[in-house]
Amino acid sequence: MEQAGRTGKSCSIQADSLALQEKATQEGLSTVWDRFAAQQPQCGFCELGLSCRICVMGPCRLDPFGEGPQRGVCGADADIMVARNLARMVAAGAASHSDHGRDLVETLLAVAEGKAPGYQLTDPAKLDRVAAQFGVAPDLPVLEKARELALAMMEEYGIKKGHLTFTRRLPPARLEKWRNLGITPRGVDWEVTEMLHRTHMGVDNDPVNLLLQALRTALADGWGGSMIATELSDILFGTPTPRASQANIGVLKADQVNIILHGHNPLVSEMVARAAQEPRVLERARQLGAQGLNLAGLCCTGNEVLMRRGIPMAGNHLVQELALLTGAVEAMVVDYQCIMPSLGDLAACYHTLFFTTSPKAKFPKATHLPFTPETGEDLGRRIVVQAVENFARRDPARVYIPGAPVAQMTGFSVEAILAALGGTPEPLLNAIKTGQIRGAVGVVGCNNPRVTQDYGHVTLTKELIRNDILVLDTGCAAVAHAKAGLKQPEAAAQAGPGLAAVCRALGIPPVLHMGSCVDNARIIHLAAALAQALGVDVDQLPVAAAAPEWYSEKAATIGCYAVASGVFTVLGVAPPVLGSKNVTELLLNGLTAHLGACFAVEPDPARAAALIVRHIEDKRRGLGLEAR
Ligand code: SF4
Ligand code: MSK
Repeated sequence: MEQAGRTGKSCSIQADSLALQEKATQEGLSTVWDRFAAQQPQCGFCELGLSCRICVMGPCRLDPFGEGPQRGVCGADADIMVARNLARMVAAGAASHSDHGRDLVETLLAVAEGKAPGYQLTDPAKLDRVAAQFGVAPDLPVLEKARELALAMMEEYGIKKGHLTFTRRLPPARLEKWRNLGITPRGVDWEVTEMLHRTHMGVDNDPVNLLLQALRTALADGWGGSMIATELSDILFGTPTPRASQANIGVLKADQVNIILHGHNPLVSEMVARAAQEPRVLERARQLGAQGLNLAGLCCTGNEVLMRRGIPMAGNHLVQELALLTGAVEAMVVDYQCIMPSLGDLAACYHTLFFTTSPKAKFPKATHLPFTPETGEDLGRRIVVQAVENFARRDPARVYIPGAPVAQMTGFSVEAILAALGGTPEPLLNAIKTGQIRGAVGVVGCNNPRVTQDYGHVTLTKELIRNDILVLDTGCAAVAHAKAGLKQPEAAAQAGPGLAAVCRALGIPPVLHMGSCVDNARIIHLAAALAQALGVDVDQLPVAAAAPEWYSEKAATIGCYAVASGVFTVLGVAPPVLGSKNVTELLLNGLTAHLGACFAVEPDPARAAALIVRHIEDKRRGLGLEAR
């Protein structure tokens, strides 16, 4: 089934997606799957990484069969071209998540200076902990402490002396490996800028040197921009705790005003969520014939408000267009990242208002209401008021909401996981040591129409939990798992006997939701904490990561920081590197000698599970633990 996902039932394993794709066909509307089919065959040079348009002496492409050109106009060979292309992907991914983090730093500063009405320091205890890590004086008044932390974090983006502060969370042995390779991340913007500089024509033409800087750029995201985004979102909006919610397109309600929150950053969606609770808004909705006001999430903005507020999840990446096809959405509110440019057209086919809220991300046929920390609260209200009024324009004859909501448990921040275990990592480590839990795997990342939607995530994860491996998830993978019912405590029945017993004792599911894509920082933070507690490096742990259906540059960056942090990472979709044997060999094998981890590419999720199980048992053996 892998590498299918083009037409008919091979689009998705989800009944709600298939039903709405069918509605699109009946209404003559195109979606991602139709456009993917129209793009076939896609460019083989680009798939191999053997095309380059970095400068206008090109574009250039190299012949993978050795018959045509083997060098671009500038003289770049396959190794240089592939390494440069991958490095630029990683830089773009790091820039995206880290720029998201910057918006939170700016908002924290505005809160501290009293310029962000409606925003507050929801978790002051976490502010204390993080501020202490940044060397902020512990006895400062709370707003001053927040201000100092914001200013210290701004420095993390610039030309900082030394290295990024959060890297201190790692075992010394990991930092030593980075020092030896020269990949200790410095400022976040520094690494991204240097990566773009080095991939300009005529700068860095050593593929290994390029790839090392790509790893350093990725680390600046994972242990810099993304981690800042996660920690500040917790400080501003609350550190997630376990809570019940639902997933599926069926979370939309035919008799209510539906507002969808889509994108990646919680800054606007939190204000929308708050405004939606105001009694006068609910009153107005009732006057217009609605039974209430219903918020639902999509992609990672959805994950953010799901983790902290339990707002249900309508779907993941490939559902964003389908949600509009229900005809039941009064407003879709987006910030940035992973938002298809097609949404404005689709919204216009219905009564749906399509609100863009970031000055960085404007879209065709959208109503643009730009966010600033100063106006965010008011913006949330304006959006809700307009959405409610729009209920009157809904055409009930066009409403179709297939499927029923599926229950899920969410909210597993690192703090929540440790709290569930009694406050320390010891119980989890003991369960790993005794073999009840064999290890842990982060199953993360996107959907991609190259893969039958959610097939990769769900097949891999079912196989892992069956083998007593705890799964931690984020992003679009988390939605796939929720829809498959894997994030309910009852899913312990699908786990192996050891994992099932632990889940039943704690009342938790075998698949723990750790948040949005920037929250992959939570997963590497937890891995670092486990390694520290065991007195080993991260690469010695029985852990792994997988991105079975990734599509995004951000996912390439996440994969690179996972590997550079010591986590073996299996990709379900091959990155565009196969045109260079040397680059491919380095990523799949060569990195292990220096970092203790590397990538694997395995499109078949059952085989990917087998690879991971073998890896985890090997790591157990390495630690002197019982192994199968
Ligand atoms: Fe061609 Fe080199 Fe320019 Fe790339 S940088 S487009 S390979 S000339
Ligand atoms: S939203 S990066 S499609 S996981 Fe984070 Fe989903 Fe991938 Fe975007």
